[in-house]
Amino acid sequence: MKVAKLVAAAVMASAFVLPTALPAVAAGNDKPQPPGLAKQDTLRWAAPKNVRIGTAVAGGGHHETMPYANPFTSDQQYREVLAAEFSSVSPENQAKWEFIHPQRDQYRFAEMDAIVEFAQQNGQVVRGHTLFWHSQNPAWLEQGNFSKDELRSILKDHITTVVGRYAGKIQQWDVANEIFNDNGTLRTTDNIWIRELGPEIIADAFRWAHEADPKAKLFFNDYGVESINAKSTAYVKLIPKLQAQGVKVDGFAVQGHLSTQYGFPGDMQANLQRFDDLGLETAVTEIDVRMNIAAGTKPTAEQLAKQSSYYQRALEACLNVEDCKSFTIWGFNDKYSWVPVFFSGQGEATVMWEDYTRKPSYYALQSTLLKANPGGDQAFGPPPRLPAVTPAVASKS
Ligand code: 9MR
Repeated sequence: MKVAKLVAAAVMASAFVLPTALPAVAAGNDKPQPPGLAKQDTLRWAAPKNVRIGTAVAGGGHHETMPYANPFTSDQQYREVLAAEFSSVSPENQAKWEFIHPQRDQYRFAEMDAIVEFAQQNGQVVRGHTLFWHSQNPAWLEQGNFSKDELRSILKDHITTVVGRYAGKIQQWDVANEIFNDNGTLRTTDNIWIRELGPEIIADAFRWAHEADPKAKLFFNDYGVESINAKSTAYVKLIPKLQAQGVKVDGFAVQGHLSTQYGFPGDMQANLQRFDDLGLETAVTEIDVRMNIAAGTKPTAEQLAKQSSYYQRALEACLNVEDCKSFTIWGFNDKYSWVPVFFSGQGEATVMWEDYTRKPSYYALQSTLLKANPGGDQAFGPPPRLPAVTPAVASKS
């Protein structure tokens, strides 16, 4: 039997136990590890010093409509890969307003708490996502008919409460998400905060976040800003204005939801460099690369090669910009990806197949990291807690 199958069997056998950290392996234990989880064979190990390789942690959002149990709490293999491969984690939905603040007087922290705890136990940083957005807001907020003063105090309380709860435990916050339209105008219609309180409220959101956690790096985050275009240029103009007012803005993040049916944004590095030149950190926060795929079929070798090259080029763009130190994929396994749920006829957007085996895109990321960092670097490598493999299992490989 192949190691992967034996490991899967071992995982199944232990599926009822969901530790918050990976099972301990004694320091200095150099027993063979399964190929997918070996210490020297993970993305976080391959990454250069100071570069965080992240993933979204599944939960909330579309997952609640799917016929599977919550991966983070119920899929042991998911947790093992999550811990072994990544040095940064982002709550996919668990810190969004509708999830974490479902009623005006009620917060739901348990899921986000669990992610933060998992990250701490596995030597990972956390990217908080998100505090100020036009989407995934609870009905009580969107339909509340609040006065301007009430809305302002609701936003301040939310930011102070959520950011304050995790103060010191979040590396970067996507304070404001997707505030511009594609043509570079502010979302004055669908963003409740900007519509009701005016653009000045953006500065207040950053101020309140900074007060609640002075150490967290505060970011703008958006999609469709990988290239130099009207939307990304709107951020180039806005951020220095805010900084001139004394507002702390640390970074600009491009999400990176790409599709092989469109060309790769070849000016991505030049675009990130514009923000680096402003003295900002940059990040790629949500990359996935979807493709057209007929139901029940597999991608062609050509499609997989194209997808790999997109992942690789995006990572290279980040690695070539000095202060781009955080590169996050939006989920790592196709079975939990948002893509097929939102884009009919498209999918296969992540770097692993449903059985957790690696796609060419995974290897493209790994080899690109190793090229930038020959021999690998364990600065943010896995803690000494990789899943134990019994010698009996390992020796049959
Ligand atoms: O992946 C998220 C999915 O589970 C939610 O149902 C969806 C709702 O809009 O949001 C997805 O995440 C989005 C992220 O928060 C912001 N950028 C776009 C992402 C994909 O839609």
